[in-house]
Amino acid sequence: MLERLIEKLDALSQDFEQKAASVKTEQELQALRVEFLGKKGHLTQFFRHLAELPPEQKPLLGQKVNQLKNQFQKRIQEISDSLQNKAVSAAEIDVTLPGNRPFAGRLHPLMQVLDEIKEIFKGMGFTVEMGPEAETDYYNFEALNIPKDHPSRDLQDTFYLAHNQMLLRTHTSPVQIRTMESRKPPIRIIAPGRCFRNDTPDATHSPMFHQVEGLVVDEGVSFADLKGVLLSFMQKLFGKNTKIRFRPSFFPFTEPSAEYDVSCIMCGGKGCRVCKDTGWLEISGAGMVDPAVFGFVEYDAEKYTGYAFGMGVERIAMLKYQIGDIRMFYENNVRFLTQF
Ligand code: 2NL
Repeated sequence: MLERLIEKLDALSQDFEQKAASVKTEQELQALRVEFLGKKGHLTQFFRHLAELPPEQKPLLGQKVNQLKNQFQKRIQEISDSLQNKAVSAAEIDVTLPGNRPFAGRLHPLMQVLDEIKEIFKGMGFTVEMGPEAETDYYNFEALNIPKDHPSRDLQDTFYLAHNQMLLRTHTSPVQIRTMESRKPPIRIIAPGRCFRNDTPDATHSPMFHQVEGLVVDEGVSFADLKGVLLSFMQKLFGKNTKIRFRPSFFPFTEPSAEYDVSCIMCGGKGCRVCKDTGWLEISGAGMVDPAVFGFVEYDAEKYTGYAFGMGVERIAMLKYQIGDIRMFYENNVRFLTQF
């Protein structure tokens, strides 16, 4: 009985090798697998015979059947691998087709614009300074000569942090104050960053926004220097034909103060929908640093003069890309963000 079974196993092995040698496709390989290793396959039948043998003969046959099973599995795997290799080399799989490109992400449009602004100022000798977003009343208001009863200090306009007497900076001017405190002139810096104001969101307002402020302090710095630097900057940002104009204004931290406009980047000044037929786009404010501010940072106002300016990053990005609503920057809609 045992000998007969072992002979049958040998025959089965030969049969398998013969059939395996002629396999040419995945389907044929699958048929081979079912015929020899399947639930009703040849080898499974042998496990049944095992039960009929006397106990002392079981281990030997069991071992043989298992060996054969391993041998079959190994051979089938080899055939499967070689079939796959053949498919690749026979170009059934076209390795020249483009792959699936992973979605890599990109810089947010505001950060792209901010990077551009930074590069332009760096090219004019400015360094980029940063500071905390949570500030004290002193750095955000007092050292900027903003009076105690100024409306911008109101709860309606400023986010106060209830637990520690601090506030979320309403502009990046505190960075300028901190820089002047820690360094002597000459100062030539920009301070980009997030600012916060207690505004109700609409198409042009967001309670969180980005600002870039600039500050230059040295001996003999004049309003003419301010005009020259801002004109250069706007021409680098919006094109060499860009013009700027200044209108008198008031800020507690500058004297004199001005608001400045750029010639419309859409129509060049002829008048269009974007500039509401005025030919000009309002950008922001600027001026000569008020001597009172120098008093707070202990700079000699008789020796030094300086100019400062501010601009909204969102405003510039909206003009540059013709975006009609500031809220689009913060909605994280990928179909919006991937356009830049
Ligand atoms: C605006 C434009 C401005 C400044 C910011 C400044 C900073 C220091 C001293 C003096 Cl430390 N000025 N910054 C000056 C003028 C305008 O921002 O429209 N703000 C309401």
